[in-house]
This record gives sequence, C-alpha cells and structure tokens, in this order.
Amino acid sequence: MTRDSHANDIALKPQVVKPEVPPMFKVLLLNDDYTPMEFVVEVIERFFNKNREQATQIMLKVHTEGVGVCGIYPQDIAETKMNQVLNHAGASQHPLQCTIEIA
Ligand code: TYC
Repeated sequence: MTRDSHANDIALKPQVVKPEVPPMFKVLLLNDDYTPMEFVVEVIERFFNKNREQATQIMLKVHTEGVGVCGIYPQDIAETKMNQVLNHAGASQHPLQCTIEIA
C-alpha cells in the first residue's frame, strides 16, 4: 500500500463538542415609582460589589431608562443575587424588582 492510500480509512461521524464556556446571565434591576433611590444604591453596592459612584450611575440608568444591568454571572450566581435582592427588598417592604436574562 502506498503511503497516501486511504482505502481503509474509517469515516468518523462528526462528534458533538460540549460547550466549555458556561452561559452567562445579566442581573437586571427594574424601575418603579416607590423604592427610594438611596435604597437602590445600597442594594447595588451590597450585592454587586460596586462603589457608591458606580452604584449611583446604575441606579440612575434604571430610573431614567426603566432597566439596568448590575452584573453578569454564571446562572447559579445570577439566580442567587436576584433572590438576595428580592428577599432584601421584600423584607424592607419596597417593591423593587430584579430579574435575570441570558447575556
Ligand atoms: N424611580 C425610583 C424613585 O424615583 C428610584 C428607583 C431607581 C427605583 C431604580 C427602582 O430599580 C430602581 N424613587
């Protein structure tokens, strides 16, 4: 057999490759008419590790545009942060809403 003969080669089916990068999720805050701005800034500082200046910018974006991204995380972390925000807001009797969406 010559060196470049491929008569006996096995045709391999293309293999499905598992994605190595986990999907990421945005954690969003939604605007409302009742939650105090100061409370929202404190939430962003506390749960999203932002400084006061960054937190204020995000809060103002939500206030003026209706929605804003606080951070982007793997799904389990994004869900935990959303639940922390919702629990803290509910316990404080503020109607602040938080959701996640695929990035
Ligand atoms: N709109 C609110 C107010 O005027 C402030 C606010 C900002 C509420 C961001 C929610 O996610 C929010 N007090």
